[in-house]
Amino acid sequence: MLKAKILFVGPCESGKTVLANFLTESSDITEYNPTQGVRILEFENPHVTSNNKSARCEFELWDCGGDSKFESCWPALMKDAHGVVIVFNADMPSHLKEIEMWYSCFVHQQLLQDTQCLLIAHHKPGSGGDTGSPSLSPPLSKLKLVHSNLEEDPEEIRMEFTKYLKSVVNSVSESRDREEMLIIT
Ligand SMILES: Nc1nc2c(ncn2[C@@H]2O[C@H](COP(=O)(O)OP(=O)(O)O)[C@@H](O)[C@H]2O)c(=O)[nH]1
Ligand SMILES: [Mg+2]
Repeated sequence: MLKAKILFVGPCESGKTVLANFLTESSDITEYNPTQGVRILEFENPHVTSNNKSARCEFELWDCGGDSKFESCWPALMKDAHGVVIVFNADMPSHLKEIEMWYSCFVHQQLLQDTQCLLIAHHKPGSGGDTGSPSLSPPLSKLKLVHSNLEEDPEEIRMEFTKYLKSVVNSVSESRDREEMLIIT
């Protein structure tokens, strides 16, 4: 069975924990592990299977603490991650700056592909609503950006997250196939 590790990172109070709970609750939460600076949610998504359609995939969603006092744990969080989701509040100018750091540490320096990264502009209720897309500069502007608004359109982010999980699974199974080819050739 294929297992994928997905990190939720980003500034404090941006909605990572709320979103992580929402997105994993649809399927079975088999385990809940509170640890220092991170919470690990295990889940499956019935819509996401590995390349040979029938095989199940298991996901670990690592809901990481946004506080930089946990910086010493970051290498352990990043280790063997297959995907990084950066959650931020598009109405906060400081977040736009901060997510560049999260991208640099967790995606760029870890040599992950941009397709393994997803930006979520999370809209908390009463935060002014849709103000259009935030103006991001490269390299962030190349990444897939989705909006989440759990009060107004919760299914939208569920669907986008499923799409993202599929793309992560594809890249994991492709790299696994390549490794297998290297061994047998
Ligand atoms: N009702 C509601 N509250 C939210 C939502 N997103 C964030 N919040 C509030 O914002 C606070 C911070 O969110 P949290 O997910 O803990 O942020 P984190 O630090 O990024 O994990 C929470 O205590 C919630 O009360 C949302 O979609 N709906
Ligand atoms: Mg949190």
